[in-house]
Amino acid sequence: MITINKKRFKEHFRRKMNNLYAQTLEEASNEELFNVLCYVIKDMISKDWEGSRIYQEKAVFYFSIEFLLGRQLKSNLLNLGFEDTIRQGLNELGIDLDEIVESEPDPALGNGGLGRLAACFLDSMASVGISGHGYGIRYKYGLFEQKFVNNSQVEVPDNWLINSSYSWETVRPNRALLVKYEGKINMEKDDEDNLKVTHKDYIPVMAMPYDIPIIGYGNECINTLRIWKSEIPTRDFGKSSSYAKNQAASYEDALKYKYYAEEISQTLYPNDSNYAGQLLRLKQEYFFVSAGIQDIFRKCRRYKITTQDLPNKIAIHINDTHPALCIPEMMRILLDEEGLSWDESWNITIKVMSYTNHTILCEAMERWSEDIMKKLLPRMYMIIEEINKRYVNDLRKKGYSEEKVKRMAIMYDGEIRMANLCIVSSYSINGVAQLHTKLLKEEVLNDFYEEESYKFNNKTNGIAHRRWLISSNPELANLITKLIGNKWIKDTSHLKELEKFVDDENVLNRLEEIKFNNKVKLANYIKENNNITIDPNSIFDVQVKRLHAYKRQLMNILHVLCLYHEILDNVDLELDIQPRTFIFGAKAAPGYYLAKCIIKLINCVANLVNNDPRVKGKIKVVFIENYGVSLAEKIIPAANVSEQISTTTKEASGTSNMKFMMNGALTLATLDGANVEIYQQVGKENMFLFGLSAKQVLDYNKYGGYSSKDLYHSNKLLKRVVDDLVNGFIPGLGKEGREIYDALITYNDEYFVLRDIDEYADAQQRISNLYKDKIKWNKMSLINIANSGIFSSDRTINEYIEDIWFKGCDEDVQNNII
Ligand code: NTF
Repeated sequence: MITINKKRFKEHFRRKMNNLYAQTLEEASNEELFNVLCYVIKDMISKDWEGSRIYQEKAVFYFSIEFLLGRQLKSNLLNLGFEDTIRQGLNELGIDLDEIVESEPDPALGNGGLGRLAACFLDSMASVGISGHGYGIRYKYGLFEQKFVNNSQVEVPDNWLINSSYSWETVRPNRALLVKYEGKINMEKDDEDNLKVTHKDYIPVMAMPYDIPIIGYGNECINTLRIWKSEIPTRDFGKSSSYAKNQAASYEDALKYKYYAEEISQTLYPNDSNYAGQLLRLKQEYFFVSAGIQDIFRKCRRYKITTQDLPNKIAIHINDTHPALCIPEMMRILLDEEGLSWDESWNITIKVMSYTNHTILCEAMERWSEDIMKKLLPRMYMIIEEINKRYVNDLRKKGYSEEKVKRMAIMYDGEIRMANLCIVSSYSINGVAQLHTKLLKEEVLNDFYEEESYKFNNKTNGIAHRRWLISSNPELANLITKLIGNKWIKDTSHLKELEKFVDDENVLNRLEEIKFNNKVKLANYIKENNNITIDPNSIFDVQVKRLHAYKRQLMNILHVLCLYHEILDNVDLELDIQPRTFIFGAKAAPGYYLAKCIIKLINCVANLVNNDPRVKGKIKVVFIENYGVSLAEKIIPAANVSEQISTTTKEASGTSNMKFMMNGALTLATLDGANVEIYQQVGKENMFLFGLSAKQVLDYNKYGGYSSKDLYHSNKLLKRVVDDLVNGFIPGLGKEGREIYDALITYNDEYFVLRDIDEYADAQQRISNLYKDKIKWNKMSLINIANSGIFSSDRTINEYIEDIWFKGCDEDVQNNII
């Protein structure tokens, strides 16, 4: 166990300040204090972080193109159990820990749910104590910073690496690896008739590993997130490459080459649930995959693990299709470097790989052009082609129609379908919530499910409750511990014991008081940053997530407009409306025009409503700029209402829904994604459900029958707010209003906003009514907290361990090896 002693900590801290900056504590900036604290903690954990644990047991490698870590300091202190001692120690040195916490850069190396899930999984893998490590990319620029200029989103580069470094990381130049692009593949038989494959004239890029420690809660487990930076090879590497000698002949070429290499880990693609298909993205995908797989083989060689034994010693997880090239890259090493036959290599590969699908949205499915793949990654192309050939032959042998073979093929019509590659080559395929997995099985991947049903399974997402409750809502966490003891911290199923207090008015009042305190803190933040005054006594109704048409922020803001009209219509009557603050936070992908129009709409409506004296503060709208992990930690504990209003079938799981629930917000939701499981936990009497069912949405999509125009013409109130978009009612809204109008009316409202909005408004009315009954509201809130234990990512990770990673592949998979 790593221990801490206050006196020694203080000495260590002073010494480190001197070593690093040759200055006194008094001279240091908050950033410098953060760096020093970070290095002191790294010194303390270094013994446990030697990595020696790897291969004493099976190791899991989680490949993800995004890890949305958020700040690490508080979470690390919590997991180490050091927070109190360090807070006191710093205090005695005249330093405030909370200020240091706020000066840590927030690494935004992800877009949204997918990347944040990967970060929660790292925390949980370490906390349940397995050897589970991440591989990703060390983007120089994370997700852009969002600013509003004239109500529109403007993107500013996120230069998060202050002075090009990040204090939690350790760079390991001696473990750098070479990734090869382009060039030609040469196949020759050697004297013993063995096929020898060589890659000639390739462009070498060096992958430099940066390791970030991932500290488990209350155990000695410290895993590693290894993220790679792309560089031109250093001299030693250069020697091995003909490229440096032949290609980079002129200074200009040398500069081009430098750009080629460095560009790869320069920027995170800012698209969420949308596939853009750029060449650079494919370079990024191969970059971290090739480095990671080579790294795994290097470790295996060091620990003398035979290739045959690989499936017993390692599990490789492919987080969505972005790391799908893990499959051909592993095949390449087994075939070309280890000298195994195709069958031997394949049998090993498919017993190692497992894959998670995170979306059924068609526009998010990765398909790479065969031509691009052939040119950029010729060896990958050859191997994928061979996998496809064998698979398609196999399907034909089974007598399937050509139509079906076409649908299932990995390569078709000049494109490589990455999901199909993953499905064919993995022993496990999982969706991220019950409904999502059901849709994969019955709709989107039905052909594959019929073929190999044993591969499919569900793993409902989860959240790191340590970050999202204990760290971000300490008052609530303390209350829980006071009531039921601290067992829930290791095992969240104990939260259920809170139900005992459902009729205890003292507890309910305390719950309300804690929520109120969190609301005051958020109100202060909003005052300082947005210069808007909000009333902590109003209902805080929150929708924070990426901006996407299917998530229907539009429905939310149109409903606000409805309320606004209602107030104006009854201006003399002093309507008895429960005061509401509608809080939004959302970034739009820079190229997603409709999403940006919706941002502008929300901002314009906010200005209109907030500045109209007739509203008398009954409703306020706040759009918080630059939503991200650090802001989420402030917003979620302060929410009364959690808006989870996606078009049913479209949100694979959602994870903010779980965070809100665990912090006592009541969920306003469609039965989509993991909302279904929230409903299973608390029942419809403890949340606010509305909207089309999955079946209704699927039927509309299959058979038609929905006309938004008809609705618009038949419903006066609805027509009024839709017309507001184009008739000048909303100052500042220009052509964006027309764009939204067209999406709703001209293009028949793909996401059923107008179809669901009436029921949504009813649900909102129920919320207003209920909020008046404080006791009832607080009871529901308590029941939600008590039943949120199942959404800890520790539960999810334990399921991955038991059903996938440690179980290994089924006999069925083994029997079906081609
Ligand atoms: C997202 N998928 C889904 O849209 C969310 O519903 C889900 O909670 C998270 O994944 C995590 O599983 C994506 O971001 C992507 F890229 F797959 F579209």
